[in-house]
Amino acid sequence: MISADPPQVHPAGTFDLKAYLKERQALVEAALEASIPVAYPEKIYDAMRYSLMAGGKRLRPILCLATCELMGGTVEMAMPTACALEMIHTMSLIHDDLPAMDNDDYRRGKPTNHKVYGEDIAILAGDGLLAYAFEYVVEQTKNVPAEYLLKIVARLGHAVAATGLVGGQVVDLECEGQPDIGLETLHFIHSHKTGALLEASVVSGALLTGAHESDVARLSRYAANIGLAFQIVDDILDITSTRDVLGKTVGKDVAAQKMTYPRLWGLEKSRQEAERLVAEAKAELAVYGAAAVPLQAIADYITSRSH
Ligand code: GRG
Repeated sequence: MISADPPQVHPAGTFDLKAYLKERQALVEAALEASIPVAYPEKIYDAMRYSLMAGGKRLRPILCLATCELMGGTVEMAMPTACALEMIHTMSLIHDDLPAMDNDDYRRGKPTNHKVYGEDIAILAGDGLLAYAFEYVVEQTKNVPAEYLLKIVARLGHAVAATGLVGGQVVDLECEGQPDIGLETLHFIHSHKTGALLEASVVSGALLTGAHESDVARLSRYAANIGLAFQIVDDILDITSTRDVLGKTVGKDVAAQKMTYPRLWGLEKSRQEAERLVAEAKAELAVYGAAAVPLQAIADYITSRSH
C-alpha cells in the first residue's frame, strides 16, 4: 500500500453532498480540459473535445477519486484514471448515439457528435478517446507503482470489452423489438452496459493504492449495487422526466417497446428496488466508518437524482 494522506473524515451530518459534487465536478472539468490538446488534425480533436466537454455529471471520475481517497490515496494520483474513465464513458455515448446503434440526435443537452461532425468523424472520435484513455492512465499517473497501473489497465479493458460495455450493448441490440425478455437478460444488459464501467471506476480508485483484495471485493459489491440502482433510476427518468431536465431524448424506451425495470415491476416497485440496492451498497461500506460518508452520499444521490 502506498503511504498517503489519511482520508478526509466527515462526521455524520456534516457532509454537504451538493458542495462536494460541485467542487469535484470543477476539478474534473479542469483536468479534462487540459487532457486533450487542440492540434492538427483539428477536426478530430474538436470532435473529441466536443463530447468530452459537453457536461455530464462526471459520476465515474468522482467515484474513482472518492474511492482512492477512502483507501488512503490522493486526488492527484487518481486524476489521470478519473479522466480516462470519463473518456471511455464519452466514447460509449458517442458510439451508442450513432444511427447504427440507438440513433439519437441529442445528448448532454446538445446535438450528438455525429449530428455535428458526421458519422465517420464520430466513430473516429470515439476510437480516439478510447485509445487515448489507456495511454493517458499510463503516461500521466504519478507516484503509483507500474504493477498497480497494469492491474488498472487490465480492469479498464475488461470493463469495455465483450466482458463489459460491448457485451451488454450486443445483447441490448439483439433484444430490440423483444419487449418480453426476462429479468435475467435485463440484468445482464445493464450490469454490462452500465454496471461494468461504474464498477471499474470504484475498483480502479482502490487499485491505485494497492488496496487489499477483500477491500476491492467489498467496493466492487458496493459498485454493482449502485450500478443497478443507477440503471433502474435511468429507466424511471425516461418515463417521468423531460428532455430539458435530462439533456437527452426521453420516452425512447416506451416508444421502442423496450423491456425496462418499470415495465417489468411498475414504477413503485422499481423505486423501492433502487432504494433497497442503495441501502445494501451503503451497508457494505459501514466498516470504514465516517471516511465512507462521501461514497455513501453518492449512493443516495443515485436514487434522488432528477437527471
Ligand atoms: C465501441 C469499444 C466500444 C464500446 C461501445 C456503445 C457501447 C459499446 C456501449 C453502450 C454503453 C452505454 C451508452 C451505456 C449507457 C450508460 C448510461 C446509463 C449512460 C448515462 O450515464 P450518465 O447518466 O451520463 O452518467 P452523463 O451524461 O451524466 O455522464
